Amino acid sequence: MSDAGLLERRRKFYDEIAPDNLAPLWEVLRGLVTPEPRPQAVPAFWRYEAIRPHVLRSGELITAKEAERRVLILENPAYRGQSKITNSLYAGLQLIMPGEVAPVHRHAQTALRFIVEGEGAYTAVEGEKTLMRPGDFVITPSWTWHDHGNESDRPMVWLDGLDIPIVQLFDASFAETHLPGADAQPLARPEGDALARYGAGLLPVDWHPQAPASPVFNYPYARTREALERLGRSGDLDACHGIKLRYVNPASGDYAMPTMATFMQLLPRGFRGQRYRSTDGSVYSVVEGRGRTQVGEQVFDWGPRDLFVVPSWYPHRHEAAEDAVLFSFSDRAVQQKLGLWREARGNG
Ligand code: GTQ
Repeated sequence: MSDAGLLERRRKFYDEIAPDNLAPLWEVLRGLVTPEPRPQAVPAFWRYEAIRPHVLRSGELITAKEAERRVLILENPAYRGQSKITNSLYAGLQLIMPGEVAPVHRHAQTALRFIVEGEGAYTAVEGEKTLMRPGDFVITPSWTWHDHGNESDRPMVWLDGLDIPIVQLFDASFAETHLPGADAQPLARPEGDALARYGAGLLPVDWHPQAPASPVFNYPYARTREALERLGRSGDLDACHGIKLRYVNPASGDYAMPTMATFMQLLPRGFRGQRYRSTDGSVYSVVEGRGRTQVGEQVFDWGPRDLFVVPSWYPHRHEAAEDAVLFSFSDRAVQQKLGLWREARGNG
């Protein structure tokens, strides 16, 4: 029989089985089980000065209260309309104007905040408030009550990172708003309690963790910066990452959150990193300094507050013209638990 005849018989067969919700694997296998990652996500860059006016304008069009969370989503150009920056991660810029409150709620999704602009707004998590400053890393673990407010006299903007697409993958979303009438949750402990209790290299003697997320919920930049500074002086640099630290849950040594891994790295002035890739696509927020990152064929020239995304398995390399500090987050925490995570250095 001719090839054309066979192909025609196959097509007819596919049509016959379709009503029974059946499909031939051999037509799709190569696209499903690929020899290496083929992310749909593409590298993308947001210059903060260019998008800041849009963020502030959102503040003229809707209140934080009406929006519940007034956020401009950072959408990957390959995922427009899907509210994600990589296949597994959501990111956005949240704005709170002076005097505003983003009302209390809780959800199955885990959130991280990385403070980009402003000082003195707060997030309250499970009865404790924390004031936020640029470079602070704050977590709101799954199913914890949280509200945000700005008691300062300036706008406050932070990067939100959530595991929304991961929770979507499992169809495991739950959410609740607090009882009507209360925008803010009642406070049960003074500011700084969690950091003193769990984040000073000590733990309460009879305390045992009840949740997988870190009991510390604000990792202040001042401490992180000092650690990087000291390690930078010792000059022991990783050829790809400079000095790169991961945020940890002090009770377990695991990442601060079970689904999202977070990192802070220092690239000393003149650093020229080697090529690197890993299976976790990463979202970067520049804290200090200027430099450039080559991702695939593209080059992102970055400065303070700029944001960019490096999709899974894209070769990339960082260079720094000045001492630079980069925050990043990814789904590495999940991939490692599932035994999926891989990395390659140089030309691997
Ligand atoms: O602050 O709780 O960017 O629920 C998206 C969903 C922030 C939040 C977002 C959320 C939040």
